[in-house]
Amino acid sequence: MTTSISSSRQAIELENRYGAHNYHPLPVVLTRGEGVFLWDVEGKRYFDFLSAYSAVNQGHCHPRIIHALIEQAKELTLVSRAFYNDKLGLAEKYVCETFGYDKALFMNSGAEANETAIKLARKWGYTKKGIPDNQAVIVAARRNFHGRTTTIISASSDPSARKGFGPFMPGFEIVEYDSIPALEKALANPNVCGLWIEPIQGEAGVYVPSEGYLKAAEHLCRKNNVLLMMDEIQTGIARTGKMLASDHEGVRPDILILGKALSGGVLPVSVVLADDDVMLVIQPGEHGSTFGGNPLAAAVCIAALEVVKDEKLADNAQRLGIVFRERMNNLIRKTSLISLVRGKGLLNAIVINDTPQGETAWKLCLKFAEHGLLAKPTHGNIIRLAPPLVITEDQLHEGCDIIEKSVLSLS
Ligand code: IF1
Repeated sequence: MTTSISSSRQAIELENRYGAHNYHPLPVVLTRGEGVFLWDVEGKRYFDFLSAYSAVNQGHCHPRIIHALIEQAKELTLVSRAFYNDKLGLAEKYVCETFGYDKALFMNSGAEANETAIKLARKWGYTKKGIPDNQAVIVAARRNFHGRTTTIISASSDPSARKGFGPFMPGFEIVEYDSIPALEKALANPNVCGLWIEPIQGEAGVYVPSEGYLKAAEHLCRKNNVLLMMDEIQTGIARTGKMLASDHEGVRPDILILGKALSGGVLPVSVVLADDDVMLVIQPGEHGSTFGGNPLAAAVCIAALEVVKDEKLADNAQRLGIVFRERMNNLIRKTSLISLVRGKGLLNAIVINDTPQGETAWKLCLKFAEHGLLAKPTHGNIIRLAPPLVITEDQLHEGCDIIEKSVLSLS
């Protein structure tokens, strides 16, 4: 029985033969990670500028998080929620105090957390807002990405996310993102229980809405007795320069949805936060999951958040995000290959001067890899650039040097 890989080629061949073909990865096979660095099977080092889509904000294999994982794993990993355990309450208290909510409901994946938010909003709509049974509507934004379940893609506007997976769940209305008039119209419908948005649309290509959009959305939700369901799975946990992207506008979601870096990329942990008048509409036995709230995830979650606070990762992201966008704007003046850079904190993207169907972004990412930096295109001609938030200024400049060298080599 082969228990180790001897070459990148062997790993790729194994995955091609035995794995589902549901991804098209860059041809890089990674075997070790530490901080902002990854190493492939042949020992080549890369700057990680994807951070597993913002799950590894604390850097790869952060010693404090790994220590918490190992120590808890020696004691107790899972008892299900049929019984209590001595870590979940501590994690629930920690996240409630960190983000300022009455209650927390732990799940595993981001999609599960979004599904939880949908159930919470709908049940609140029926029991508290008086929406007629099975007529609740949740308003979502065009170009959203909230996960891959059949209910979540029922609210997607992306044909590639939906094609071949119908029939779809009713009860979703899609409106233009970053349009206040669209919200004024849609939220006036008395059957709307929730507005479900990302504070920055990550997968769509790091679309930062106009200043004031989130505040206006919050106001319109209050005015129309609609719950603001904020998906901060990719933008949260210090990624955009504040603990939450919502914090940039002082917006407080009614339902806050977190995942990814909640565990520092060590294992799947997600959580939904809300106040009692929302969270308690779900009664015992009405929702949950086998691994949701397990003691191992609880211990890891506490350590992962402590690292974010103790190492002031939000401040680092805020400060180095400015440095990064300055470097990219200087590069844009030297080449026609890149049309713009956009983002907040260390969640940024460059837009390549090519059609979304073009190959330039992919070729550029291959060039990045050749020069020791990993990133991947999203939606064809956009490359998301999001290193772990533990990156130092010197490392950021080294990464930007690689980006510049690669771009100019293709210009
Ligand atoms: C893939 C995208 C990013 C998310 C937001 C919920 C979820 C995600 C804002 C679901 C997950 C991941 C999923 C992963 C790639 C990555 C991704 F390209 F798919 F869209 F980051 F932009 N809300 N995003 O970004 O969380 O269930 O995955 O834990 O599916 O390929 P999950």
